[in-house]
Amino acid sequence: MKTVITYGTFDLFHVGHVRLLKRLRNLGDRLVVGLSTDAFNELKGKSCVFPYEHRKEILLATQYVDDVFPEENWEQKRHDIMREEATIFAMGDDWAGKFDDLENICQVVYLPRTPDTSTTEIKQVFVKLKEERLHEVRNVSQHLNRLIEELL
Ligand code: C2G
Repeated sequence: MKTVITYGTFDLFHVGHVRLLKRLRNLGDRLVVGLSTDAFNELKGKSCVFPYEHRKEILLATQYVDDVFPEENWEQKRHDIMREEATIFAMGDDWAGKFDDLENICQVVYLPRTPDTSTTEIKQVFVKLKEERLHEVRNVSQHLNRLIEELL
């Protein structure tokens, strides 16, 4: 049984996450995910849209993830790898080199990220929509104020 282990936030689940998990699962027989808790995300300087339990449910609903456990700090990986008896630690290559110290207990693999999609970019879409909506509301309110002035 070859276990692959990875970590992440997986907020606003998107095709970049799906394509990574699919490739990770194909590296072995079992894939386990250390899912960043809401508290750890704040430590990482990220705010989640979906809470931990929802992000966990989504990961377990995919055909690639066999188990999910909480990631609460930067230091737990070595212990997790031993507990899960993982032989491969793998991440997207935005982390390339960051976890090479784990090479003395397992194989460390970095896979190419899926371009042009990220949780941050998805959030930006909603920010832009909100700004456009606010601009529209301001225009309508100015138009109504002009009409009221003309009627008075
Ligand atoms: N990813 C990807 N392609 C994207 C976006 C993300 O391959 N377009 C990968 C990332 O490289 C990462 C995984 O999907 O391996 C999860 O990404 P995030 O949820 O952004 O996780 P991150 O904040 O990088 O947390 O201890 C490690 C951290 O918990 C990693």
